Amino acid sequence: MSTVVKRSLPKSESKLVMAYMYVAFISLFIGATAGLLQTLERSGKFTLPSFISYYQILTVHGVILGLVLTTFFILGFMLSAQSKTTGGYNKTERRLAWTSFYVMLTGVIMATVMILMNEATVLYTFYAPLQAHVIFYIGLALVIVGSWIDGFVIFKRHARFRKENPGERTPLLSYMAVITMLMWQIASIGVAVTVVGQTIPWALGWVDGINVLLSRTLFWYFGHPLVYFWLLPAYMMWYAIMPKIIGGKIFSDSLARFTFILLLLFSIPVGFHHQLTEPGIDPFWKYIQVILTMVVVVPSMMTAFSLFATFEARGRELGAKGLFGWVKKLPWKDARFFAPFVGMLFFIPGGAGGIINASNQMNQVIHNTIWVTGHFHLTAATSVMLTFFGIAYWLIPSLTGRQYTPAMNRLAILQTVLWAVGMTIMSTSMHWQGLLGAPRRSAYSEYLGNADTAAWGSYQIAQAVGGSILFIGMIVMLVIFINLAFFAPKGSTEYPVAKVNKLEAQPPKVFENWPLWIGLTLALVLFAYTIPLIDIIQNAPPGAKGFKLW
Ligand code: HAS
Repeated sequence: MSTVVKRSLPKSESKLVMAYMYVAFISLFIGATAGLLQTLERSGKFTLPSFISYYQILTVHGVILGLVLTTFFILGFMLSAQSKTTGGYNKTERRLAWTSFYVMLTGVIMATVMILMNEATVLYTFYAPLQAHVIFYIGLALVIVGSWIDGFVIFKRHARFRKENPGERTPLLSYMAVITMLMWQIASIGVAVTVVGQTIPWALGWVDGINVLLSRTLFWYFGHPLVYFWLLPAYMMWYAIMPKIIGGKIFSDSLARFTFILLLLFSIPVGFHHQLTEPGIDPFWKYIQVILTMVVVVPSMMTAFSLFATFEARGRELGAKGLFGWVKKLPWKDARFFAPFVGMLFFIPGGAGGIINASNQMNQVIHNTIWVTGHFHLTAATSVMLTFFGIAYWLIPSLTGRQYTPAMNRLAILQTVLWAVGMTIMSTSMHWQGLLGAPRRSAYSEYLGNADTAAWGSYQIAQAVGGSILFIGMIVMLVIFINLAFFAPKGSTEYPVAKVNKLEAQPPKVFENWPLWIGLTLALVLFAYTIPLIDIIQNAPPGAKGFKLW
């Protein structure tokens, strides 16, 4: 008897999305290997060969995982989700998505070669006055510009759906993809301006100086929404796919849309919370942006509420009793649920850490310590990554026309446990060591012979132990990926998309009023940034004076 091979998307689109996935998972391998080397070097028990520097592998780790893996995975996933829920792309849209892929890939190759040649050891925040080869900056600019093309594909497809289906509710996943890309495009203008207007002319030697504070400010204008660009696709999964996996319905379609609107409005004008200790920015504007940071916590609280409601409603439907009886009814043995759920659990301490970071006085304690590294390994490297892994378990076989087998499911549960254990050890020791004052981004974080630093050594060894477990987790993930892409038995795997409760009213029309939301977003950005930027430019130190960007 022959098996029916059925892909969740047409073959042309499956190939497109898979191309993004290959780059994402190759990046996982390169970036996570660099991560292991970093923790080993920091343990003080292992020395890198003389031709590689700690800062070079830190750059590889940050750029390849923070920019390449995330951007390729996110765009591939969002294209798949939009195609699945809107009825697919036309030829022009597909061509544009391929163009976007090749432009980004060219940029990645350019940047990677420069990093490997040790010509771009500037870490992933590429703070001036650290200077890289101009090809590195051009490469990164291409990654950003390439991603904009996908953004236009997503906007175009959403608009086409509305035109072809007047009065109908737009698919939630498509709506969320539009908001994510709007936020990304508005935010990445900041990094594009600093790279094209400041860093490239400076790296080419056309100008002999750079306005450092301006470049850092433009970077962080982009840097915070960058982390939301990672988070929003995870939220897409939590809101619109997770309910289907547990057999339930979307708790509230309108609440999910409203959460995304709030995230669009408030995730950009908050970059100063990364610069709270920096001189040259008026404390009043730091204070305003700290308030806006606390506001952007609200949609995440709404998400937590919505998720609890989804889980509880499903548990009660299955007969759960008592306050927490529903917990037992969740499908713990299904890695498609288990991996993202563990990601959610980690987001509770991760989010709490974020609120600590944003609180001005406490920021003075943790800023530039390895606490911050601990924070983003909980949020980005666990909540977001475990959700992405959870997506891969069904997305990859559904695209390749293969089965998600019980054996791979067992391996995926093991992967999640390894990741959770490794990250708990590594991230806890990072947080603790950070509180003792250990710096981040430094190979020299060893015991300095005084009481404060006495405990550093043991925490660094714990970090290396956690990092090694994570490395094994990464290898297990790659085994699952390769199996699902090339070797799993032919067949079909479901692309799970949750349904809206029939009783729920249509979302308010104003949610699709894009000029309004874009206008409000820009107004908030102008409010939070205009005066401080004028200040930074006008009061720049000698050599960086005037309205010139450098
Ligand atoms: Fe952050 C630094 C503040 C969220 C990533 N952050 C970073 C850096 C990165 C990063 C990469 O204010 C370092 C950048 C660098 O290299 O310098 N962060 C915040 C705040 C939040 C936050 C207020 N960060 C994130 C997310 C990230 C991320 C998300 C990646 C994805 N962060 C900061 C600040 C700094 C910073 C300062 C600068 C520090 C410095 O001085 O350098 C908030 O958005 C967090 C809100 C989240 C919550 C949690 C909600 C919980 C949910 C899960 C529910 C669970 C369920 C399951 C339902 C309030 C939704 C439970 C079931 C049961 C049965 C129990």
